[in-house]
Amino acid sequence: MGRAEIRRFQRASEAAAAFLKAHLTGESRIKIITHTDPDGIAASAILARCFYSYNTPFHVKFTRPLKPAEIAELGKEDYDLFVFLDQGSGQVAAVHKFVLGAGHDVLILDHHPGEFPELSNFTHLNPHACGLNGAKDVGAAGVAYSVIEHIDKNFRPLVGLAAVGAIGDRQEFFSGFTGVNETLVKRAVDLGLIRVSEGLKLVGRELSPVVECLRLCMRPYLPGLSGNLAACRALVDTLALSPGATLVELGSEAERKVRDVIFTRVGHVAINEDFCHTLWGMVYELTANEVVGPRDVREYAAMLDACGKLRKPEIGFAAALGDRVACNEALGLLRRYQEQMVRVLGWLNAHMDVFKVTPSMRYIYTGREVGPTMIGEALSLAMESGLVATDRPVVGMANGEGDELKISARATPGLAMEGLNLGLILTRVAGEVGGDGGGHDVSAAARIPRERMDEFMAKLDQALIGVV
Ligand SMILES: [Mn+2]
Repeated sequence: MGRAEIRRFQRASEAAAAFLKAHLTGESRIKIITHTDPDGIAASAILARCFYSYNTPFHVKFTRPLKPAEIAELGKEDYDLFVFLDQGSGQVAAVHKFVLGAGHDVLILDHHPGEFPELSNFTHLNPHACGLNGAKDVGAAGVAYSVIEHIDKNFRPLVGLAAVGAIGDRQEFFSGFTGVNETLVKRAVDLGLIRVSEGLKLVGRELSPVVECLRLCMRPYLPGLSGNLAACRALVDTLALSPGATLVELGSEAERKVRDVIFTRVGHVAINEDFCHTLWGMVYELTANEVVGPRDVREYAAMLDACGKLRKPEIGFAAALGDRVACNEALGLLRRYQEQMVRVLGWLNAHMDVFKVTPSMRYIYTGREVGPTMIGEALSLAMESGLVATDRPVVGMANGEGDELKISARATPGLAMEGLNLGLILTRVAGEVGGDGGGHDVSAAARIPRERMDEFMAKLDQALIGVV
């Protein structure tokens, strides 16, 4: 992965910018189809900011990747240009048939694997087509930013939203960013649009009193502290810190002290590398006034994530467009989501003995204790927090609607490099028991009939034995 690939991506971004610019005359009506996660919301806000400044009318639809039948319906809508964000690369055949086929122009800005055919009235920008890895080198927000940066340099402060999308998609690693993300962030630092320092990577470091920041901490989950107001107050008292001040206000000296006390408190996990790196490391601060909302990039991503998870992506979108009222509402959603997730992680932490271990996986059936919309993220957070060992895939099962069982599976990038692809495996095994599945190599989900749970788990175990 090198400079040649990044240059190739930059040239492809310029071509996409030229294609898009032809639609910014005020004559075209544009439909944006984007994902409800932080990356999808940030990507759509980046494009929307560009469209506003060119007085170009548009609509945004927040959705999971559309199925062919839904794309067929979409093709009947009356727009001149359809822009697919954070999706589309895997649906090129249906987009070709139903949207291009209906005479509309199409721009796909995605970072998921897919097909990249040459078609007319069609431009497709995707890191995979340039020899880069879309799982880590750039997300949809970074792809969208790379395009509009070529339309007008005045959009450069929006690079902060590209960083928000990348962090939201877990594309920042303990060693930093890679690929296009690395290039974008380095340049943003040089331009004075992002400031990088070392500190506690906690959501709330900028906007919450330190006691609240610790109490609502889910990344990492702090055993004995998260969800426990009295314990958090005691910790802050021990250090003689002002409980109403934020970590940012308290300064880096205090942050180090808080970190060291946390390490002592959580003792048994403190030696866990995941936990240490999730707690402490690079902190990214937005310095451009053009982006309204939290200055801390991780907090911004968490805010958009909560909006998506609580099914209000449009609130996060409005916040990212600069609407301060929406931003306050979005921060309220973040607090609500943190309360829910800290409770879920508290339950998991108290029920570690419910996890079963086979040679190929660790799994837990949470029944109704953990909801179907929380289980996948709860597993990711439990792994990042060192609560669950990551030596093999981790699978969670939660009761969904009716007799449906929601399955979520997670694995480390290390296992993916050894050839594991949870997305492919869950798609196949769920299909064998009358369900639906899909996802990425390290993160996948499925829905199956609950009465076939045992059969599913036996088949999944068999499928994993070959690769883990
Ligand atoms: Mn994405």
